[in-house]
Amino acid sequence: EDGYRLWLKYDLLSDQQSIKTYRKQISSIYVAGDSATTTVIRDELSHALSGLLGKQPKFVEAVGKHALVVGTPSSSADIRNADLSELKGLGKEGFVIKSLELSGKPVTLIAANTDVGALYGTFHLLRLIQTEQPLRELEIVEKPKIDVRVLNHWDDMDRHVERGFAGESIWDWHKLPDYTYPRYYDYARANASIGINGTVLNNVNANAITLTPHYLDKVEALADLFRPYGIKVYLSIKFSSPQLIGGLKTSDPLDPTVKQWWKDKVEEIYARIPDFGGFLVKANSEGQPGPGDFGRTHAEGANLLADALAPHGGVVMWRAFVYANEKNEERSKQAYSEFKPLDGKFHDNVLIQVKNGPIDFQPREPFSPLFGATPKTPMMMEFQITMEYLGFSTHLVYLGTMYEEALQSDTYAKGKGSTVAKVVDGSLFNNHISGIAGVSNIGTDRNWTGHIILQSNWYVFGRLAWDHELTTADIADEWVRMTLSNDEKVVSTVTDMMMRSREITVNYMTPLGLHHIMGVGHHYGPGPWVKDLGREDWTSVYYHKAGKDGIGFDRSPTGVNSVEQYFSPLKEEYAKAETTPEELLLWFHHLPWDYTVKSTGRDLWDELVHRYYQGAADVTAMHNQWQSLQDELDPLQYHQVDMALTIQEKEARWWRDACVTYFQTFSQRPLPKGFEKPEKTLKEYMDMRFPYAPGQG
Ligand code: BDP
Repeated sequence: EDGYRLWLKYDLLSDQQSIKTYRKQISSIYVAGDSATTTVIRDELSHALSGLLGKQPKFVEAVGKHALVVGTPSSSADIRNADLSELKGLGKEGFVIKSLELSGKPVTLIAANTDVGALYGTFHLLRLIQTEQPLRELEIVEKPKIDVRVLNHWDDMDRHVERGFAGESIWDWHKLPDYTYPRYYDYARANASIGINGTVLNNVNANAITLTPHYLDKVEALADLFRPYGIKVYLSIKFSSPQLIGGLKTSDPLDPTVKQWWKDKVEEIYARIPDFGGFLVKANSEGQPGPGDFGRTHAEGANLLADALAPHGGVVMWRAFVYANEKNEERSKQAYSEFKPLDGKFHDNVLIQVKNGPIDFQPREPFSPLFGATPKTPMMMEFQITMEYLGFSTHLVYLGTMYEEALQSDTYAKGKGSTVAKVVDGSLFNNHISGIAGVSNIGTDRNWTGHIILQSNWYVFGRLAWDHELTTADIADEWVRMTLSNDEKVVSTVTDMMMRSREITVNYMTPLGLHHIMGVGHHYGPGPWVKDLGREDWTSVYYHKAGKDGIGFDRSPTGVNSVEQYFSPLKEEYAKAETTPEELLLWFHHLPWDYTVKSTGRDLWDELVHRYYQGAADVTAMHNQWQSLQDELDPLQYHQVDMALTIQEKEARWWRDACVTYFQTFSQRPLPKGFEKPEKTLKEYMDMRFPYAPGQG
């Protein structure tokens, strides 16, 4: 098993009894309708069930006894006559799966209001079978909690993937539109199977050329291919496109010629792609052009595009990742300062896309205070699935727990229980649209993500985007069963590794709230010594502020006071070290080396060292856990992860030793007794260079 098939392996189930039961329960299949989507449904069922149950299922054209029936009230009179009241509230994407009598015959029914809803239901049913759940007395009613559920590909037109660690971009722009790969279809299947309904094809650091007719032909081909799977395409745009490819003298959002240019461009796109999703925009951020270049606000910029898209039903996802404001505030405060005052100024089809933390996809950050701060503006979550700051594609880190931590954080915006999830799904403020984005970790590697276990991050992103109330432990469980094995030892061992993996990584990289201390540029490996760059807030020393007096960033009221951006009681809690959660201690506070850490009674230096060593030791323990499964796993899957864990063990020790050696120059304290000495000198760590580390911008 080389990993290409992802969680859609559909190998023969090992339990003979279940196979027999399933075969009886699905003695024939009737998929009503004749759309491109119903063809996809039939193909998937045929492929999946012949694999799982070892026998090609029988497709029929009418409801039979013990049949699986799939359809909508408009594609099937039987379903129409069954008058399913549940369908009313399910919108275009929801579905029901029921065991019932249909036209007098006992069947398993997947019904939805649209064919795409039925496709989602089909994948749900297949998941039940893949994970060996009973199909008796089913009463499943599902609909997504969030409207726009998209992957963001940071893929360039030359197939380089920014922060991509799994090969090249899967989009072969050169050969499109005429040449397509099976991988495009398998990508669509994988996404549809977890409810992802959109894809932003190109990098947020966008190339204006994407909007020229030559490339729009290619975008159109992908849109046509993805449509049957319920996936819309979106594009990242460059704000200065009117000048770069339109021959205009300005891209000022208030200029009538600029407005007309975008209106025409959008019409041109919709003439080709009637269900085009819309635009994603990185503006006035890290050198990208934006409305600020013309003295205009983010709202004026976003509304320019929103107005062009509105007549066609498209949306603008405008990113809040900005940190160059005139007040020159501390970086973690800037997005809030910039966007909060604009609440109410954005047109209806604008979503603001906010990274989960206020700085930048660090192994741990508090949630961004923008969540909850803008009742009139939908805030979209942006998670990073690719692990730019968590070990690239060689470290085993299940991000589910990190996503869950962010989504379940309480903002207190409307009192207790105002979770980030409720802001994002629009329920807290009754927003009319909601969204969530994940920066993709896939590429041309045979196993898509460069590491088999990291496929689970794509998977968990989709599952949580559909329903953030699912627990990430349950999601890990189903993913392991589908991708690796239903064997109970495998399931319990691997889910245990996955569930602990992110905390382990935080420990060997950035314990106790440290952040942004990675290698410069490529972000590979430790670099706590990084200083003297173009901007202070690109350096590491700026973020950890280690000195003889202690370590950590004072963001309390005695420091830069970023805590003021949170609602009470968080702002009071974060204001004091004693009431700040330990995992965020050095994010919010600068503390002396002899500060006593409450949970362990150790002083800060000892605690920091303990955590670094614990993290590295836990990777070794994870590796042993994996090795205990050698006989239960597919040999190739086993071997790939085993090799990656060897790298992770080495790199965890490297992080530990480099950071401890460096911080020791400030603490001037010995390593606690019994800890092995770092392998190299600080100078040796500092002299390491990696000009060809992958994924760079
Ligand atoms: C940073 C990445 C950079 C991205 C940027 C972004 O290092 O490559 O362009 O985020 O999100 O984390 O725009």
